[in-house]
Amino acid sequence: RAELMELFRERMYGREPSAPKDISFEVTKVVPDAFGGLSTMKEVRIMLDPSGEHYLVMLMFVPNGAGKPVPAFLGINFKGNHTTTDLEEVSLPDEVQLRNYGPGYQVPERGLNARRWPYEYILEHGYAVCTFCVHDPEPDLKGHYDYGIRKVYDGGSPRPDSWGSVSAWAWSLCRALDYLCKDPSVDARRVAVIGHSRLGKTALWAGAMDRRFAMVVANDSGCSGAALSRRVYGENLGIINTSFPYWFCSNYKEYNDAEASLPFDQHELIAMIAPRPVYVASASEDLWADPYGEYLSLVYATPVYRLFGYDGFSDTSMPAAGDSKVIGRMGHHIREGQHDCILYDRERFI
Ligand code: GTR
Repeated sequence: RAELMELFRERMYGREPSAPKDISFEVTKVVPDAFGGLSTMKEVRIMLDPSGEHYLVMLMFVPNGAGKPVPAFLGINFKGNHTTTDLEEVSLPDEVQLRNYGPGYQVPERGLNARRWPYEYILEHGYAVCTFCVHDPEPDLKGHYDYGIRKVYDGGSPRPDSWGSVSAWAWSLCRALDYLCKDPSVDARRVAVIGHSRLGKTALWAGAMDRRFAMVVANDSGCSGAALSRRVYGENLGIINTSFPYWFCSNYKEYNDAEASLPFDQHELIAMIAPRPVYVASASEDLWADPYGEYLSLVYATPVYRLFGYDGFSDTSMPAAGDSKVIGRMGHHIREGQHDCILYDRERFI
């Protein structure tokens, strides 16, 4: 495990800094009766560096009346906490957040992505949901290195193995978990890290790095997520490293058009999560993300789950669209339709 983690760090994600020693938190808002009393809503400011210039604003919904700490889903959102719901109480990004997003950022409209965040459904099933905006730690925009947290810890000049933004986002999920360990309403031993697409790639790396995450859910994570790179199907390394040169470390670019020379493949990332539960979800029309390659990663990680005494997937034929299965500590489904994260996916993760 140590050898593989070192290879992933050096060659792909880059090296993340260690956890800050005295990270501070501040609960900035509490709404005890959100969603008609179903939930307590909180906003928590989680500092990422000692200067106070970089922080996450984590939005949390915790079901009311559980009488004990509840399990939680923790995942990053693409466009801002206020886009995940129509609730007026959710704050818009503040001045510090906007400054760290870089110049010219247009704040998207409230509720824009609400259909991807079925809070009430998740809460009714007894889970808390926690999320923050991807741009809080590190803007998801080319050429924005000067604005994010990476630069602070790099001392201003990145090396070939300095962390890319996927690593910075994953590290920030760990900082959010640091906070959850101190929040008595949540059972920090049962936090699932979850993400869609680029944030599914991020959830997998966060789950590999930090064994405090109890479960990992990667939805449509594709190239450099769950999909095997050596299949070179749909998005490949040359494409991803050109479109998003800041997602991974510079060393990773050495494998553009040279996937066969990678010293690992993505099934080994899944194996780094063993023996904890892992769920890989695909969509039948999301060929860019290579649904078959995503599934095969589970198959080829199964021997590692077996080492720990758990079963997994052994059938190398592609499951049919609409298939959904949990075997041992691995889950998989292939939803009919396009690249997205909809209620159908959430139902199965729950
Ligand atoms: C695409 C990218 C994919 C995936 C997706 C997303 O443009 O090629 O790797 O990350 O974005 O995050 O929605």
